[in-house]
Amino acid sequence: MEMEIIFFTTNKNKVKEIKELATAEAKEITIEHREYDYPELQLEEIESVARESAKYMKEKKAIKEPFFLEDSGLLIHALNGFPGPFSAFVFDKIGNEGILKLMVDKRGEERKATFKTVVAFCKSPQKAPLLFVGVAEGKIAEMMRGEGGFGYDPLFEFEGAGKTFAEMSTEEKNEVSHRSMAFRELLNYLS
Ligand code: ITT
Repeated sequence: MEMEIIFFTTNKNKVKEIKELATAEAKEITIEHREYDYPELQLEEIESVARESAKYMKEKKAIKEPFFLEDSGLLIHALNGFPGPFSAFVFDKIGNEGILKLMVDKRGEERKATFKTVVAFCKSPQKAPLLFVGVAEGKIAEMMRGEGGFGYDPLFEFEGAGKTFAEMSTEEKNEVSHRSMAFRELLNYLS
């Protein structure tokens, strides 16, 4: 079934990844990017941020067409899941250098981290947002590596790959990333 879905985000890198994935794996779905900066609530969980943001778009902005948005975060195990839902704020304030400093005394298993994306999809104004979660497991590299990707990608070494996300092409990252897993869950639901 042919379908057009709006993707609300201010992050062009997310759009690139999702559009490439949809082109490769779901030709019947057209993604229309709209750059709308909804107020991101500081909630304790990535799920709640995604759900409340979608409700805001549906109720306050009266979006009637099918749309989704997503909230993502990096959860460092030894830091009790920090920066998690505060990933955007923390990236702006201390960046990857700051994260490396927080991790100086952490070795081996202590560097484990999870990348998580929660996609919130609204089919119609009457329906509550549906959530689709994707995770990728890995560890925080000893230093930044790679020129690709964005955000925390130079620091996130994907489990077993020996490569950071920034050392992968968009295609390679899309095979395994948190975002691609969450988006595939949405595609499964739609088909
Ligand atoms: P929108 O909320 O407008 O979609 P954003 O960039 O603010 O865009 P998030 O709050 O979801 O998006 O992102 C939290 C932070 O995590 C932000 O600094 C991103 O750069 C970073 N991030 C998200 N996904 C990432 C990925 O796949 N690889 C590396 N960093 C990522």
